[in-house]
Amino acid sequence: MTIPSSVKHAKAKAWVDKMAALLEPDQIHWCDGSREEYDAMCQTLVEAGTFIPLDPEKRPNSFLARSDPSDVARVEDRTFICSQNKSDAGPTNNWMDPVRMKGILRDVARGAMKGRTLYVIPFSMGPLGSDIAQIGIELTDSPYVVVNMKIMTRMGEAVWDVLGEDGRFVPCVHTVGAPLEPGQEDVPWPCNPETKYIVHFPEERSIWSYGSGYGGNALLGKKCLALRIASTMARDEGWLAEHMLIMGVQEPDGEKSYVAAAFPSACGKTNFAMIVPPRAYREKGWKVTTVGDDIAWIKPGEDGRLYAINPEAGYFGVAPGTSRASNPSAMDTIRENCIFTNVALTDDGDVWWEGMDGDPPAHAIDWRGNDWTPASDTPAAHPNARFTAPAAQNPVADEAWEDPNGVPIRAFIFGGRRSDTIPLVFQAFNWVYGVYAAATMGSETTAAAFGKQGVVRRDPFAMLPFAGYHMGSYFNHWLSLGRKIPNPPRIFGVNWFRRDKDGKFVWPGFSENMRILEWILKRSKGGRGSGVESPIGWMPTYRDIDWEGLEHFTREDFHAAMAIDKPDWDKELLEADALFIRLYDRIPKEMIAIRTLLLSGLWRSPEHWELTGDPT
Ligand code: O2Y
Ligand code: MN
Repeated sequence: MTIPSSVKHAKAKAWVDKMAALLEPDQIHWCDGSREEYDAMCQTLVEAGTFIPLDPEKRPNSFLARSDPSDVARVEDRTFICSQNKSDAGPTNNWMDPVRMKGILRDVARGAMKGRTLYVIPFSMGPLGSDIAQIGIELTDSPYVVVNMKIMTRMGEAVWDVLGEDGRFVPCVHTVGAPLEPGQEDVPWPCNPETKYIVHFPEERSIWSYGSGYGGNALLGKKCLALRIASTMARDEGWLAEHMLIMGVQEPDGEKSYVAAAFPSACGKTNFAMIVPPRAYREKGWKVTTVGDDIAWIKPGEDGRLYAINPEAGYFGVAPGTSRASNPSAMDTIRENCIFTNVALTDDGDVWWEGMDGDPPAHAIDWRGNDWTPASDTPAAHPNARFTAPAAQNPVADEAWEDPNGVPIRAFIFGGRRSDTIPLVFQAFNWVYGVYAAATMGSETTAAAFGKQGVVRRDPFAMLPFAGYHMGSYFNHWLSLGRKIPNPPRIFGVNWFRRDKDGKFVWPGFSENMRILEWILKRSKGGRGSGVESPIGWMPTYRDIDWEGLEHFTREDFHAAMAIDKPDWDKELLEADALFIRLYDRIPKEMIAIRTLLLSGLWRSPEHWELTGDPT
């Protein structure tokens, strides 16, 4: 295929030529991002056996893909940050000398696209032309990646116009690492089961991915560009690239506020981003809208506020557990034009997964392609099964979700999955306290994500797998940005997952989280009267929350959800110390100071601190 005339960027053309000479594809396809191209590629994927078309009535223009069973999730142990100096990657990232890594990549990439087509995907993370947006060019031999990138990014011809003759772009090379010998038949999900590399060169701002065709390993705009590479750009240029959802909250008087929230995987982030307020709230006129469900790019504006955009154009959401009951807006978003990966196929040509509403089907084909019934002892859908859906189909998409200037952020929320220790909600005393709370946050692993359940994994800012540089420097970047903003957003910690001594969740969660969100907004607008000081931050009392419609949740239940147990916190501080020791060479002195303040506050408090004296 000849190079389209819209491509005027000599450096980009030369790079594609150089990579093609190394990868040796049979042909090159320059993607134009059109609807016709998308439809034709979906058809190619159907013919290749990668896509199964779903019933056009039940799930119009939608497809199911089943991955190779060895290629079902991000591979953190094969993900590298190859900065010039090992110390810049820090101890929480895998590192290899960039020269050595490039040698390895060149060796594995030589001839890796034989028998395949090299697709050139120009894409923009963020609305085309926005000052906050970044351009990437992904070279891939996976048509599955092309169609997913079409949904997840602004992809195609118009990107070349923005790039012009010499615009900045992030080169992204992706191959499934499965060349075809002449006459060799392809498989529905080519990948390399033995060898995988997901590699970032932060100084050069480039990405290489070898051996996997799945999600975050292969759709390089998402975790690789929008988080790992963008976090290094943000550090150097004075902004933030965060693993955060962004939501709009409109109050009954019409006032609109935006909050950004960071949660590690498996904490219901997409559900929170699309929360349906409880009926009593809806009747009063509260509305919640989604700007983004996973990633936020945040820049200081001229008015001294922080403005955030969602750099993505689609959702790559976890299917299992998504239902009308847990997330009706997500269910509406995925009604058509979707790609489902590793979910079950029903006998009437629709999709199904564990946790969907209603009874399980009497029979289905599971994610591996085998017969499945409710009596089967394996799940029908893989726990990390996904839907890829256009964000524009979200019925509660915020009216400003594509605003190139972003939306002003009033509050940051950090939350993990914790059975104990962390209360339902607290407000950090100030920015530095907030950075400490986010830096030390942890989350319990779920069987779905890690195979082992209930182990607390420290996940600072929910960025542990995604920071493109040393975590200690990352904390410092947050501190220094906070110093430059006259009135920074307030910072809050939440925990929807506390359990009682019988192992039952204390807090009902889902829609009811709206009540906590209301208090967060009140506080971040300066509602000083609403809350009391606890040893770890400001907290609402029972009467500070609107309980209309949730009267069965008693004052005692609330106190149980908010209590601070000193022995748990002793352990918490020791675990945070372990993280700080790992990061010692770059840990900001403020983190140690806050730890000391926190310790002295806790030391003075009773063994079991409750909201005693809570006025009625
Ligand atoms: O397993 C993957 O490749 C997907 S991981 C993912 C996808 C969408 C949003 N967040 C995540 C994550 O791991 O944080
Ligand atoms: Mn994520």
